[in-house]
Amino acid sequence: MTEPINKHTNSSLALVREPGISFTAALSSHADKNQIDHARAFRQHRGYVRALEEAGMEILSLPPLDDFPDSTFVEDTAVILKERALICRLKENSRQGETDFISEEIGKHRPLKFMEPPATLDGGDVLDTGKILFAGLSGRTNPDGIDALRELSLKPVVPVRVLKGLHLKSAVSYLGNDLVVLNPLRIDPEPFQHFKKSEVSENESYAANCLRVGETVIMAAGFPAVEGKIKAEGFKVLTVEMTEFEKADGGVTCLSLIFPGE
Ligand code: CIR
Repeated sequence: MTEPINKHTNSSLALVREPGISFTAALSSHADKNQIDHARAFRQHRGYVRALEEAGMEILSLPPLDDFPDSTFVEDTAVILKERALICRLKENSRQGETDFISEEIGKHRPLKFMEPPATLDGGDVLDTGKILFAGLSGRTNPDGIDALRELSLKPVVPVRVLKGLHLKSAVSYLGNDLVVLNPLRIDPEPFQHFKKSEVSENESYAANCLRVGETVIMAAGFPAVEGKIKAEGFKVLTVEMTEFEKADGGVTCLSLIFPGE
């Protein structure tokens, strides 16, 4: 029996934002970034929300923000802990205004702290493993950003070097019970030495980003090796079509902000 990751699984709250028509202009290093199909992205987002609901989440759905092509990736805008929330300072100019729109919503649920320059941190670089917060040192998150997280958190914050890819959570996910799903070629695996590891190979690296909700793991469709490993750990797996978000460098965790313990 796995430990409960959301104490009240049936009433956990997830905040999401539909992709706007400008989503096709999202930041991306992906070879197919110019092939993003908005209508398909919209349908895939609907499928993602359905999967969250099926896994027991309550959804708070925000309207698209067409001035911000990347605003569907709400995870990056904040770090929500049990007692309080940090509103991030995003490094990319085109994303910085997103936080004005999210802080009002989060402020209804948590006391807020705002990051100050020169700190930058994307929520995609923060992995909560229960007792420890791991924070990616990436192209988006700097040491001052990690210090800001330390000031907010009651848990120890451990930096992890991101070697390849956008964020820490592009390459590692926590499934509870000291188990991480991890691509050891994309981050420094040393900080996770005391964890049980389910390793992801380069050809399925996109699926290293997955989301546990209660006894369910939500992951991208089309990655049979990772899917098999997660099922072998005893989880129910829900796969979602993510092709359009993958073309914009985003994975399943990026599309929601989860309020732990609600
Ligand atoms: C960006 O480059 O900021 C977006 N296109 C992708 C953000 C993905 N977010 C995440 O991994 N948490």
